[in-house]
Amino acid sequence: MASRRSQRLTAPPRESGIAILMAVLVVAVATILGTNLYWRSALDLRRTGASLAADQGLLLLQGAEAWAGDILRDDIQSSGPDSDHFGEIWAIQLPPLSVDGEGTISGEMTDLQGRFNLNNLIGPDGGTDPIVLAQFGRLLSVLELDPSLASVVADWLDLDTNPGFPNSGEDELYSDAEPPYHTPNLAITSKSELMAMAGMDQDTYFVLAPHLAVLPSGTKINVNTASAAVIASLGDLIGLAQAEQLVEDRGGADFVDVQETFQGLVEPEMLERIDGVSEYFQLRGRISIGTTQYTMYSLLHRDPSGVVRSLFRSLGSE
Ligand SMILES: [Ca+2]
Ligand SMILES: [Ca+2]
Repeated sequence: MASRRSQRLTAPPRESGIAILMAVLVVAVATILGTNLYWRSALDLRRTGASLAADQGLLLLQGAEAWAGDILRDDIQSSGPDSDHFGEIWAIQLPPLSVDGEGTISGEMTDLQGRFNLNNLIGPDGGTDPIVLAQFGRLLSVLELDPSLASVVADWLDLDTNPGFPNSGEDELYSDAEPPYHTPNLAITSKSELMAMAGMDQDTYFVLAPHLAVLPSGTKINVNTASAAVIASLGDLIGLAQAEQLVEDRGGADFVDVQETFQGLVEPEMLERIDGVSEYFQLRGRISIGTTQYTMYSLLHRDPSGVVRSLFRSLGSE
């Protein structure tokens, strides 16, 4: 008996090899399945975490937007509706604040009426406004960019398809593009649209963009917050050096009397287009939670009574 049992327990070498192979195979399959399950589970956890952080981030940014609205409303209530300048509380940059110990949020507001509004190139009849076109040409010159870009941009926006001067920017300029495209012939909602226009390159855009805004047509320029380049663009009589001196004299406050300061420096038609107050502001809010990071741009409109509305939001770029 002992001899038969010993025969059963001691399998032939070939059968023993197959058994070991099977065992190794089973372990390998189990390991692969286990790893796969762990990977999927880890991925699901990561996705859920990222999704929660994204939702939380967006809600916090909307909270920052509401807070910015309160600040703009308080500005009118506390200091009146007659002036907006860099000495006011809305102009203070919000340092990064901790969010439940998990991340940070920060923000800053910009007075968009201190910039050149591209949509002002269109007059009330949908055609190019020659005064604003000349101003845009001056802005490009002050920034040492090609002033003939002004007519290309104006053609892109104006209702007609008549080529502007000196450079046309109507359909024929883009018909040979790959793929070809039309000029929209209407107001734009993002200044990044400039990158689709002929003659525009990245270097030009980066120089020009900080001085530009995209607002409804017909806004006035707030000289209390305008850059020296934008002030120099107001008329041929103001050189960049004088504009820089005006900005230095302005300091962190406002021009006491805007009309009196600029009378004699700009044409009467331009004097009608400048002011010391603003209705349109931009909030740039940044949130960082874990690996989730957002930058949100909100276009805020404050009416003269102090009511603030968010008109447009974008993530990542203006
Ligand atoms: Ca104010
Ligand atoms: Ca046009």
